Amino acid sequence: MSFEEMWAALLPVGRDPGTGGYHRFAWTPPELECRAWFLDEARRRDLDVERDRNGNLFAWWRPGGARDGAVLTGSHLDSVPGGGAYDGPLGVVSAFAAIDLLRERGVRPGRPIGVAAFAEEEGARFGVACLGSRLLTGAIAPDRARGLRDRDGRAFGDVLAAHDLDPDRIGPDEDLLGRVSCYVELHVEQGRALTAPVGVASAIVPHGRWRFGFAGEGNHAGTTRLEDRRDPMLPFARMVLAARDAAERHGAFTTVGRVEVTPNGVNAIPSAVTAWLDGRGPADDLVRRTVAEVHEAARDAAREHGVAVELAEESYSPVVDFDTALRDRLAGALGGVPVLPTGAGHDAGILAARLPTAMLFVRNPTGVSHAPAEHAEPADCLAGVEALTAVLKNLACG
Ligand code: HGY
Ligand code: MN
Ligand code: MN
Repeated sequence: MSFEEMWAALLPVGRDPGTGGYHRFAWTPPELECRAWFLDEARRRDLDVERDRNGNLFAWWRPGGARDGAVLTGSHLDSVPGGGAYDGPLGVVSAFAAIDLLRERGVRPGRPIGVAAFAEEEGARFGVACLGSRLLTGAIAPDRARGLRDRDGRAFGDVLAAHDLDPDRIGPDEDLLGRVSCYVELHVEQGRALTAPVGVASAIVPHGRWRFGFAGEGNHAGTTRLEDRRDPMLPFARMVLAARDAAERHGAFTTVGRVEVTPNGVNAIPSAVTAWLDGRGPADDLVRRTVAEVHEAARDAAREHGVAVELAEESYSPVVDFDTALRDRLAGALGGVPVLPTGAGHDAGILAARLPTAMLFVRNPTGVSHAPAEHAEPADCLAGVEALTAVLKNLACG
């Protein structure tokens, strides 16, 4: 199957017909359909398929039967709520297409080449981004992962068990990591900084997620005097505005995109409001300072309104500077393409703690991502496949 045919096959899976956004949450039917697609494409190419203990998928091309020293590529198949078509799948489809090109051109790599589809990269269901690659590399405690719950209260461990994975076995897989020499992830650029068809990543900026819990007193919207209210919506509102102010002060990025209101009724003062802050910035201390100032504003407003507030850090990734030798080797193999940082997190950022890791970016003309309008031109996607093919040949045949 060509790139275009693979792309067309995936395109309708998990797509909202009204908004055009994708809802491919880990271990839900649309994402399971994407997993089935991955296995079909792997088998179509006689690749050895592997599902690791954490639910990550791998397809290995082992021309000489060797298992060690593999060059791994790929990305993820899950999405954020209402996400775009390219974030994740572009890297997986491009990986299969690159293997096809290598074979068509008679290239026989000396090293195995693997295609990965990491589980729960967006953290859209269980709340922790890059959950599959964090488990694989030991970047999250298995106990904590087992207990993560989705919005329906289902525990991650139970969901794995429902898919024939033993929740007691999740965690680092040194054997699998030991078989991989490097990881190169191709990904749609999620900003407007890339003006050429393809670029190479230099770094991922620090980023994290924090949960703010505001507890007040539920009451009647029409009969409760203002002075008697302990309304958690008010400190929440102050926190959102403080997040934007702090971001402007520190050159950081803050976003509050998810809020849960209890009981969420029009005529009831909420008893509780839970809100998630996504915080990112050019340096760790700036991100930390930004979050601390948001927390202080939330605390002040909570005190003013007789509301309790709790803050929990759900995940944090310090700055990732990609392996410079690998970065420069890729840039050189591609004849000198732009090298740029990103504000988006990736499995490559997690694997970088354990392996020489690099990223290729494909131009996104509008820069829009995590939204239905996310787009990359077909010519740029094919340029990405050619670039990945050249990089895999350089790394697996050199
Ligand atoms: O949230 C991110 O930065 C990534 O797209 N998961
Ligand atoms: Mn994403
Ligand atoms: Mn992604």
